[in-house]
Amino acid sequence: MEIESHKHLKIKPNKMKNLFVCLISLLLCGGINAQDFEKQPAANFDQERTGIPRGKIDTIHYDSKAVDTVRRAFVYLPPGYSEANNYPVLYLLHGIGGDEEEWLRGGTPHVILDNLYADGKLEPMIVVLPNGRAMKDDRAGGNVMEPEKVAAFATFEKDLLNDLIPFIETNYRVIKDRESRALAGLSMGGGQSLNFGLGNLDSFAWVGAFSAAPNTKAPEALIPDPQAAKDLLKVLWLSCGDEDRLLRFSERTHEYLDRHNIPHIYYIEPGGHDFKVWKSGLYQFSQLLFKPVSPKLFGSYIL
Ligand code: FER
Repeated sequence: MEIESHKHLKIKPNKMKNLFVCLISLLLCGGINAQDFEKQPAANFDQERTGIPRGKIDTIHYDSKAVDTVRRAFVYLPPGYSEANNYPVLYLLHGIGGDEEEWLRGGTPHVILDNLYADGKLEPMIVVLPNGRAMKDDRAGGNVMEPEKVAAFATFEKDLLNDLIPFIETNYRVIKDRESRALAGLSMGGGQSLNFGLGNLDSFAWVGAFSAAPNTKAPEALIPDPQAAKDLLKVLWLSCGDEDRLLRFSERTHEYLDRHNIPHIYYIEPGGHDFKVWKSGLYQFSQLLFKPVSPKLFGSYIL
């Protein structure tokens, strides 16, 4: 537009060349993937700061018809949570070696989010940290790879949709529509987020997978209807460490999304299968949530 509006300006040939070099450099230095988020977390993004308002962590117990038992989850309420307002909700899922405590122990999401609120970078939201191993004994002990335990991560779809979400929506001040519901997780929880989020587009508009595990459905099963995904998703986020041996599960999903022109963010950063990558995923993804989405956002970011 700039160039268009100055088309009557006379530019000498050597100036023209400079302009051309300038434009090319601009493109190479990020113009291609003009972005609305910072590529790297700010320094100390996960360090507790003094003198800032803090969110509050509730422990809840809900009746699960899916598991036929009472299940525990944590709920992080944003600083200044008020019954006078209604909030959107992010459901944040753990990995195969963890349970509802995993994020709080290893990822300190409450610290990351408190800091983001203090910097005015987050839309106020409730974050729910459930146990994604939907079986009676849902502890992360013993052999977590046992087929029965792995299968329980699939059973969690019913628990989430039919038991947990209704509980949250009757006990907290929640905006109850798909555009006010996000689902994200790490590893097994990333696979669950893709499987359940993309499989229930009537329930979720924001989906994030950090280092998605082999439980991620094959792309054709995950997104049988590319047009529906295009129409309904606000943000679809895939991130992974470049040294993660599970990288191919993110990669194959990304390739399918690209092939079908489904807007998404593919964010590959230096790292393995660990909380450095997952914390950065939460930091980046949470800032996009429940805000207007710029198409400039979508693309691949290989750091
Ligand atoms: C597997 C390798 C890794 C697998 C799951 C994982 C179900 C999950 C890892 C994690 O959640 O951190 O083969 O199969």
